[in-house]
Amino acid sequence: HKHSKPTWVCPVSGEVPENVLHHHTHAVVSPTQCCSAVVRAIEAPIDTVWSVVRRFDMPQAYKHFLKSCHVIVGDGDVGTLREVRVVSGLPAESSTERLEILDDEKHVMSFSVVGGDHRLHNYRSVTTLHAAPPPPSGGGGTVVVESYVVDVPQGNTRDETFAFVDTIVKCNLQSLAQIAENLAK
Ligand code: A9S
Repeated sequence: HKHSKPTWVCPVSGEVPENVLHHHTHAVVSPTQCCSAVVRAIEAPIDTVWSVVRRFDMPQAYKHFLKSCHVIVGDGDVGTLREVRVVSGLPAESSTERLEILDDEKHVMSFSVVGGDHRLHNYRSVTTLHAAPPPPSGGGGTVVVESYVVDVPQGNTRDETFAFVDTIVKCNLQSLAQIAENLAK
């Protein structure tokens, strides 16, 4: 059994500004972990998108795989713990999650999974928002980058894990886009 040094993986280098790149650079400490990222453009101002993302007590507002959330301890600052309950049909019942980063200036939010009844052990994600350049050079709006690291569940391959988690994250960002774009109208 050999001890591998942590490797630092950034799935989105080149796509995010220098000042937030380190947030998406995850330490992959074992060969049974994997990380990836999803990028999504949203046609709404960054403050509108942020107003939804920053609510650690209300993830079910845009994550449709969650049916409820209850805050165990904390007031929405770093360290706050929540328990979310999952809709039926997924290989999960609940997840206990800790708020790791909430930066209202840089628009960075991160949480980690610390417990629960599911298979995504040691899941941690980082979400950053970036104002897209306004017209005429760009289309305005917001670009969301969400990267994650997670243990590959026993009995699954890395590719299966990517497929599962990327699908969930894409669905979440799709409904985040819908909600923010409606709020912006
Ligand atoms: O909540 C997120 O931002 C992202 C993911 C990948 C959440 C996954 C999940 O909550 C389920 C949707 C219930 C799927 C957890 C922690 C485990 C699952 O199996």
